[in-house]
Amino acid sequence: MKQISAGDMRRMLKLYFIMGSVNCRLTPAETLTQAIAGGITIFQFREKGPDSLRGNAAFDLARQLQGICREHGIPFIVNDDVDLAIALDADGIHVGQEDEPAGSIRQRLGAHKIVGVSAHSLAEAKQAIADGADYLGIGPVYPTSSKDDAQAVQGTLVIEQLRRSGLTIPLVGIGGITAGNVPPVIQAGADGVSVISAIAAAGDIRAAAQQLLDATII
Ligand code: 3NM
Repeated sequence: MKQISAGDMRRMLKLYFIMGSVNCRLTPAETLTQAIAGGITIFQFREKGPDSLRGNAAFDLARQLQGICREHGIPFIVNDDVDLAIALDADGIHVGQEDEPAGSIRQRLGAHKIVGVSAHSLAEAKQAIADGADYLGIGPVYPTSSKDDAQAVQGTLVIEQLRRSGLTIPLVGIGGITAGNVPPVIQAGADGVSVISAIAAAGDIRAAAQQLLDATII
């Protein structure tokens, strides 16, 4: 099977929901089901932090959430854990700068699987593209309390720099994004937005996802 096209990737990235059990107010299954009803276009399982599930409990949750994604035709991406992505036959993986390069991950996963990389500067973005990433996550755009080791807030600067230097790779902005501050991220050149708390911690998850999706249309 072939590598995903940039056009398909761009459409998928419109509203990228990320979470693990520690981010959820409701059960993860209920949270994901409501987020899908609200219009998320791709999902990443990110089970991280001191209170996160480990071992079989994490595996079982991942499999449950993958099942919900499959029922609704939503791509299921695993954060960081290549072995988990392989064991589940996930649709793809998202990795950080400290992880294995995209190209060697793709060799282990299969050419058709989605490989996303976090980048925080033009240099990191160029390297990830050279390594064969399908998309980039650029952040933190705004202050976030969902990632302990987040880098300095950079607004939309890096996204603008990337587009100004002619890079066309599909990308999402991440970090502190809410329905109210989506437009500058899209105007800067992002194909979509990636959020944890704006959906997972919302009082009305479905409505929150709908509002975020609407806000990406400018
Ligand atoms: N990565 P929220 S910021 C997972 O800058 C993650 O690369 C980031 O959560 C980066 O939407 C972040 O609640 C947390 O701010 C995003």
